[in-house]
Amino acid sequence: MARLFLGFDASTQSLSSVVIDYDLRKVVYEKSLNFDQALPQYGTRNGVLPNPDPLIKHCPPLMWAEALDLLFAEMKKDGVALDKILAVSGSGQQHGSVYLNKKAPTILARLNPGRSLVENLDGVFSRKTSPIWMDSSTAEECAEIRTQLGGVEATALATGSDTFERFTGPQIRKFTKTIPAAYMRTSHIALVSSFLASLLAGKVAPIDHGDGAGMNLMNIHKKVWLPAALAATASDLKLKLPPLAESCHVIGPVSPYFVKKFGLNPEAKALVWSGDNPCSVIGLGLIREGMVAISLGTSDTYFGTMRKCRTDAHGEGHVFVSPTGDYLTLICFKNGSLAREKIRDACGIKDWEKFGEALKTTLPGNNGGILLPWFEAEIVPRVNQPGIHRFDLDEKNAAANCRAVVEAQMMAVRLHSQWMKVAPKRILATGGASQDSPILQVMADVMNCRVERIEISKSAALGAALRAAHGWLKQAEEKPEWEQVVSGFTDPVSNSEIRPNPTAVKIYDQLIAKYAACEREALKQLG
Ligand code: XUL
Repeated sequence: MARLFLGFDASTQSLSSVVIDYDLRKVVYEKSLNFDQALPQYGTRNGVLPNPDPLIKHCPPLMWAEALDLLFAEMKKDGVALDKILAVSGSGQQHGSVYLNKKAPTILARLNPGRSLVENLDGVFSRKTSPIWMDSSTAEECAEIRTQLGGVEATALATGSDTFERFTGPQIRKFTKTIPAAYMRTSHIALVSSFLASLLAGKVAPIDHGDGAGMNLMNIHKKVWLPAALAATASDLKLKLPPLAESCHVIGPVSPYFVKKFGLNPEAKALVWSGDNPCSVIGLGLIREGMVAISLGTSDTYFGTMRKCRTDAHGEGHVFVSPTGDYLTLICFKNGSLAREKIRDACGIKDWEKFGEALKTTLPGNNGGILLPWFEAEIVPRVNQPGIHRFDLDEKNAAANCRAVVEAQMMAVRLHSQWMKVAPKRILATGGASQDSPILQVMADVMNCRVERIEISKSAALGAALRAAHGWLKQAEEKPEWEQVVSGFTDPVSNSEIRPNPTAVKIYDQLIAKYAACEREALKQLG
């Protein structure tokens, strides 16, 4: 009999599902439901509630619950063999929080299939909206918690990251400061991931270590709640948080609600959910130290895996926990495609093909010309004042500027990932710009590492389904190895490998010191 596993991904704009046939090594079903289009009654734009304050980004948690009902109905309609699913897990946008009152355990245990999830959840929330990862309204709370924990380095060392506006701890602190009565009425704080897992399991679900690490509340080394961080955040917080659990943790059988209403297998196990980044790490097959991925999108994101926990003393990068039990590092550079595009347009170059030609006709190292493309305030390194900085580079030399922007982005990745002390063994490139091999050649040369392209459209949902498979096999005492679990699902595009050119590698080994000096100089000028 086919062994089928179901993975969800509750991202910012949509809820997706992926079903895998584990033995055929195949994704047999995938579907997405866009919140704005499928659930217009919630009034979201790109998945977020409009707010006059641009720093505030909230969502209605009921919308996620209704989306779960709708997606199950779609799967049933599409003839998905829900009665054969062995285990279910999911991925949620990280950091977002959901606030439930003391009725939650009873309501979750008695979900009535004769009514919708929305009707069932009536009266369960102590806060109608959920702050999500795009919210940046908690600068004051970040500063307060960071001070209590002893500064940037100490905070990162203890929790895996410096305090960040979107992280759950600062968000909870703002909630208790601004609406203390509603905080008092809150008995259970969930993440987006653990809220949806709670619906599937019919009980308050644990938070997995991967998503727990995005809260500024977990001891990243021991993977337990950190008393000093809880105390710095809000009173009685420990009582309101669920337990932490490994990512393979089975909460229990799925709630009868889904069995009776949609025909889900009554024996199916509900696993804890995790964050989208920990799930994507599995969906991209990054299961051993040294395996990294760079997603070249609006912003560029570097994901890596490391065995031993090291944290970034400058507080720019994040350390989360990977579903494999290793650590996952994430560094987000805000000026990604946007910066490449701005330079391309400023140089009067029309398309990416011509941009690629400009890279091919210029020399690695750009004769020492450096460009810092901080069109937007940058996250890594921290730059509050946007601006473009050129060193030994003629603004009018179009081709040299195209090379300079890509070299700067890759040197920034190399420089600002050094704290991990893990040399990448293979880089997987994803995202729009990964189609352009001249850009990937610069990546391979600067990083001195082979680069391959990977095209997986729903890596977080696939990662969740693979986690479900892993957790189920583990419970069945089949001692699954991660290599075996992901094999066949996460292969890079064939013949896409780009190898570093040894001459170029030597040039960048020298140039990186100049690049670092230019960054220091520009940051000094900005004060
Ligand atoms: C990671 C982060 C985002 C969210 C939404 O720290 O904020 O990647 O997880 O995708």
